Amino acid sequence: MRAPIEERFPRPSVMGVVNVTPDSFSDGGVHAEPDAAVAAARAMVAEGAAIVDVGGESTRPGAEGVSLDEELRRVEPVLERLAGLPVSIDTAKAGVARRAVELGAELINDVTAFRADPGMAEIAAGSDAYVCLMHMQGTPRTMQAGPSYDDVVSEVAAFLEERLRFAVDAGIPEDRICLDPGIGFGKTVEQNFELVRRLEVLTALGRPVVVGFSRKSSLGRALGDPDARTGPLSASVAAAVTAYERGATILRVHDVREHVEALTIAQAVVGDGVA
Ligand code: HH2
Repeated sequence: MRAPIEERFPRPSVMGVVNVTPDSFSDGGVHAEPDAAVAAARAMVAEGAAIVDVGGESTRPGAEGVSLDEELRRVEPVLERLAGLPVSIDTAKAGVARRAVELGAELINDVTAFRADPGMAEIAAGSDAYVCLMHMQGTPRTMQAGPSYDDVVSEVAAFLEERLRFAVDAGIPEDRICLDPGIGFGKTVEQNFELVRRLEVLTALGRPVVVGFSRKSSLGRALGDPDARTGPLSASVAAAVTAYERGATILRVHDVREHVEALTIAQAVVGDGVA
């Protein structure tokens, strides 16, 4: 039996990103070899990550999906060698989630919130893994072609509430589930900022909220480069600290040490849980 997710991941907790892909938007190819991915994951845990999120399929704007076999070929050797470390699996495929859980993954991070693979909810319910349900408008291939909402925050909240109900109805205890607005997944720069600005609408759903602003292109664009594909570390840290102050629980980041340091100080200033 797992502890409730809010006990396992107190605010703020850092999730380190380990992309075992050739084409991720900010670190494609850096950890494509298992040795490099394993070393990066171990370093992230040593630097204070509460968990490392291993992914074998890029969801960057425009990305095409990869096959089950290819995704497994990428992530399996990494997961095998990370046994005993806190690992999350970033996948939309039930077959990858099943194998990852067998190899000890503690959390299933599905950017489609159980919409892509009909078998995913069953795998999650049949394991004791935590689950992250994320909002996305469209698919990675199309999502940045004219995102459109009447009110992005209330629409994301309604979506996450519906997916939370779906997951609970599928047999996953609510206290194992966290929610994520999906920064950059079918949103404009301003919509991404608004989701963090009004994060209380999402925390009001009663589940821990994950925010992944790290290196995303909205940061580089807000800094003046309309064609930016990534954003700098300084901007990533600012977004993470602001999200934490507005109620985020888990911050999904590429640069763990800097985020852990910044969030430790933010927590001390805010006075959250500090004696
Ligand atoms: N962002 C990315 C991937 N997975 N999962 C959650 N829960 N939240 C996010 O914001 C999120 C995510 C995209 O970032 P990255 O993994 O670095 O890139 P890529 O998808 O190109 O591999």
